[in-house]
This record gives sequence, C-alpha cells and structure tokens, in this order.
Amino acid sequence: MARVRTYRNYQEAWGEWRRLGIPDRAFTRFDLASRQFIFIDSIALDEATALREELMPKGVTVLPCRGDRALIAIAPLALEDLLLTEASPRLVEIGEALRFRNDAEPPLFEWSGGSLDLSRPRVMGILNVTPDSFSDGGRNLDADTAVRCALEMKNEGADVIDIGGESTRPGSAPVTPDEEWSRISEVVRRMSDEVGLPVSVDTRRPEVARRALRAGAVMVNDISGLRDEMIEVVRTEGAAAFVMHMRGEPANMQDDTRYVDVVGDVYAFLERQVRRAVAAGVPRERLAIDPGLGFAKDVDGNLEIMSRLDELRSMGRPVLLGASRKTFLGKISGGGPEERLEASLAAAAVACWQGVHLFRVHDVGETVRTLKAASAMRAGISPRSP
Ligand code: HH2
Repeated sequence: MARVRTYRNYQEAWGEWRRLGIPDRAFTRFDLASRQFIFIDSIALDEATALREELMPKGVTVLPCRGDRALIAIAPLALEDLLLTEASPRLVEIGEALRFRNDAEPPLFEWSGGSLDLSRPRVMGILNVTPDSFSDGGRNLDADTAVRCALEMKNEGADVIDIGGESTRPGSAPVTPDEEWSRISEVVRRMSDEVGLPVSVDTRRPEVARRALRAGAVMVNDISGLRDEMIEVVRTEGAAAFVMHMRGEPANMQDDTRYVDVVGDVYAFLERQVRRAVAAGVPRERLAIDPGLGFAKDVDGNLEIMSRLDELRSMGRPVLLGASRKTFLGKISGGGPEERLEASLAAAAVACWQGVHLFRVHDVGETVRTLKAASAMRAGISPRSP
C-alpha cells in the first residue's frame, strides 16, 4: 500500500529526498504547494519504472528512490481525477491510500464474534503480570491484585486490557513460554467473568498466545511483528492482532537504531507483515499496526515517528500507539517512569490529532480525559455521548 507523506516546508522535503537519493534537478518538477506526496515503500525498480511509463504521458512524475521506494509527485486532487478515468491496479491502490490517509471514516477492527468501534479513540490499559516491567513491574503478580487493577482501569474508561507476562524493556531477559503462561493464565481466565472487557495478550510466543486465546483473550499483541507461526495461531483461533515494528530482540534492539527513513522503513515492514498475514488467510479487518516506539529506535527516531503518525493511516488499518511513560519521554521532559505522565498525555494528544485510533497506556483515567478533549478539538465539535 502506498504511503501518503505531508511536508511542512520545502527544506524538510529537500533534506529527505536527498537522503533517499533523488537528484536535485528533480525537485524543480514538484509542486510543493500541494504538500502531500505519495511514497510506495516496497516496489521493485522495474515496477517503479513501469509505473513511471504509465504516468508520464499523464504529466505525473514518478521517481524511483533507494531501498525499493518510489516517490510520486502529484497533487491528490489530480490523482482523484486520474482514477476516474482509467487506472492500473497499482494506481487504484495509491488512490485508496490517499483516501485512508485523508478520510475521517475509521477502519473496521474485528475478531471472531466481536469488534471495536473506532469512531472515537480507544484506550488499552496495560496490565503487566511481571516482576520487572519498567513501569508497573511487580505490582500485579498476584491474580487478585491484577483483576482489581483491571476493574479500576475499566471504571476509568479503558476499552481493552492488554495482559503481558514478559517484560520487553531494552536489555530485559527473556522468560520461557511456560513461565510466561504461568504468570498470566489465572488473570486471563478471570477477565471475561470478572471484568468483561476484550482482552489482548501481549506476547511474542505463539504457544502462549494460543493458550490465552483459548482462555478468553480475543487479540494478540505481538511486539515481534507477527511471524509465521503467530499468524497461524491468529488465523486458526479467529483472533485480532496488533502487528508491531521491532528490529532484533529486546536484549539487543538498541544496538542499531539507524534507518534510511524511519517512518518509511517501519511502514514497509508493517505492510509486508500485514500482507503475509492476509495471504495466509487472516482477514484484513482483524489486523492493526503499531510503529513500536522505543523498540530499536533512538530519541530522534521516536520523535520523528510521533510527528508523522498520520502517514501510518495510509495503510487503511487501525493504528495503535504505545508511548506511555517510555524512556524517550523522560529524555525530553525529565524524570523516571512515574514522572512521565504529562509527557505521556502530550503524546496522546499529538497522536490523537493525527488520527491514531488506539492508545496503549498505564494511566487510563488521565488518558481518557485527554483524548476526549483532544478529539473534540480535532473534530471541532462537542463529543458524542459514549
Ligand atoms: N510497548 C511495551 C510492551 N508492549 N506493545 C505494543 N503494541 N506497543 C508498544 O509500544 C509496547 C507493547 C513496553 O512497555 P511496557 O509493557 O509498559 O513495559 P515492559 O515491556 O517492561 O513490560
């Protein structure tokens, strides 16, 4: 799926295009006044060349870039005109990306037997049943406490509870699947009876995911990007899934945080994984995406993603964001995990403004109130009753 990129000014566009290997002389052909440009993030050179041949007679510039990427310079309205006449499947796909990026219509998010209405921002409350999570580690090890905490999050307005049994903070040690499952099994089982919110299981282990889905969870939150075995679990159990971007393992993921274009690279990865899952039989409506803040990204990478979240909407899938209390927030506004509430709420407001659909957070009540205010301001009207 193509990615729609908006530049704030000419310098920003120029700097990025140079990094992507676009020759200077090409810049003059672009009308930056239109501000929106279309990137195709996974396109072979011969395909980009074919697209250029197709569009050249229509006065549209296609520039192949480094790293299997092409930039199309066309005003969105002109593209809509083009699509009205005749279009190859690639062009139709590009038109769709534009609509997803620009339309207010929310994408569907479903699982077997249920769905989540994304016409307003939704909050996923974090429930880590671990001794060592960076923010709430050790707090919910006992199942009664964990269920009480989930009920509290529900009362504060959470829409989903995300249960994790393994910390994935940078440098954390992995646990065995049996250990992970023994931490969360009772909590997952008690959720549907005692809390009554959809449950997501935060795991990268297919066997843990399968057990959790059979015990009542309906979504899989996989920080390792939904590899083949996990895709199979999601498909056979009829679950929904969050596909998150990460490189390497939590133990070594901060060793390399360089990207050609962080948003473009993250988008290309997520798109590839969504395509694989769909090709394997998981309905598209069951997949959501997450750029994975803090996972193989440095402070500047995280901030660049925060400022360009709107591009992720081009894929037409719900976007989940996990910025809550993360280290990069501490680095820019100071303080340890407990002192990052204000920065976390700022992240929620900035993301809401760009149309992010789901928010994975520790501080549910505060985030719900922030999102109510931010989404009303974005829409320019008072909120509908919940
Ligand atoms: N971040 C963490 C864990 N799971 N899942 C998604 N989809 N997105 C995220 O950004 C994300 C995630 C890390 O945060 P946390 O669970 O609070 O800490 P820990 O990994 O130490 O348990």
